[in-house]
Amino acid sequence: HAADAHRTDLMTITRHVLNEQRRNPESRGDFTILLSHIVFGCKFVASAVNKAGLAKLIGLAGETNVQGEEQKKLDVLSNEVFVKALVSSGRTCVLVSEEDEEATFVDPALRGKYCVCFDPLDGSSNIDCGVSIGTIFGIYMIKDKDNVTLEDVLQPGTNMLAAGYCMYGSSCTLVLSTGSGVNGFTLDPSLGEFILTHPDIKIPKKGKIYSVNEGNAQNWDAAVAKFVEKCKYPKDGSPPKSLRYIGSMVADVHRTLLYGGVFLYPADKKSPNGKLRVLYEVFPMSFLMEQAGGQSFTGKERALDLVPTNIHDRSPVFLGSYDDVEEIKALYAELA
Ligand code: AHM
Ligand code: MG
Repeated sequence: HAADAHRTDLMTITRHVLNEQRRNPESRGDFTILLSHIVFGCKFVASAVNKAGLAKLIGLAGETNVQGEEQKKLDVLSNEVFVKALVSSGRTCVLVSEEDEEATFVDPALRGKYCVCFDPLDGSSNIDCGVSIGTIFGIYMIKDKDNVTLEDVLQPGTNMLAAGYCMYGSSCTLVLSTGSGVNGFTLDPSLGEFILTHPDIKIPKKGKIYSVNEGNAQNWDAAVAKFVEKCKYPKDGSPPKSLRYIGSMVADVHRTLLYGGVFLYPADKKSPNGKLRVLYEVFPMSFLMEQAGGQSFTGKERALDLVPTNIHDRSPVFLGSYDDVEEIKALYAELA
C-alpha cells in the first residue's frame, strides 16, 4: 500500500542530504556529518524554546536552578549549543555567530573544511511572548586548510555552499538549500527526526503581501516610500497588498517563501545600512530566495554579490517574489 510505504519509508533530512551528496563523486559524507550536528543544535533549541515559558516560571522561585546555576538566557544557551555541536563535528574551522564579537577558529586537531556563519536565535525580542523565532545559518568551504583566515568567511554570498534556517513556531520547520533547490523538513517530535514535508519549494512569481516595519517610514528613502505607497494604493487596477510583519526574520521570510510577496528591511536615515547582518541573516535568506526562484536586492545590487569587510556588517535587503523585487529595482533605478 502506498499509504503504508509513506509511513514506513520517511524521507528524513539525513537521508535526503545523503541522496543529494551521492551525486557528487568526491563527497565523503563530511557535509552530511556537519549537517547532522546543525540539526542536533536545532532540536536542542526547539526543545528549550518549548520549555521557555515553564523555565521562567520555575526560575521565578529562586532565579537559580537545581545545580545552583543561574538560568541561562535562551539566546546565550542556543549559541553555546551550536558552537559546541559545530566544533565537535570535526568538520568546521571558522565559526561566526551573531552572539560572539570575534570569529571562533577551531583548534587544528578538530579542524574540517567548512565555515559556518549563524544566528543561533534570531528574533529574540519575541521569546517572552511566545512568537516564532529561529536559527539561521550559511556555510562556506575553506580555501586552504593550512592557512585559515577571516578571509575564508569575508566572501560574497555567491560563494556560499549551503544555507538554511530552522523556525521554532507552531511547528518546528527546517528549510535547507545545498545549491540545487530548496526543501523544507518538519520535526516529528515523536521520532525526533526532521521529515521532508515541503519538497522543492518555489516562491510564487508575484505575491499579495508586503512585510516591513512601517514604524520607520519617516526615515525611508524615496524608493521605499514609493514602493509601500504602491502596495497600498496600486494605480494599475490590481488589489492592494496585505501587510504582515512579525518582527522575526525567520518567520517573515518563511511566510514570504511559501505564500509569496516581499520582505524588506531597508536602510533609513537613522540606520544607513539597515539592521540585518550580511553573513548570517541577509546571505542565507538571499541564497534560499534565489534557489526558490525569487530575488534578493540591497537597493544597489544583487544581495549575494556583496563582499563583507567585517563579520558583523549590515545591509539593507529586499527579498521575495521575482516580480515584486523587480518592481523595487525599477524604483531604485528611477529614484536613486
Ligand atoms: P535580532 O538579531 O536582534 O533578533 O534582530 C533581528 C530581528 C529580525 O528577526 C527581524 O527581521 C528584525 O530584527 C526586526 O527588527 P525591527 O524590530 O526593527 O522591525
Ligand atoms: Mg539576528
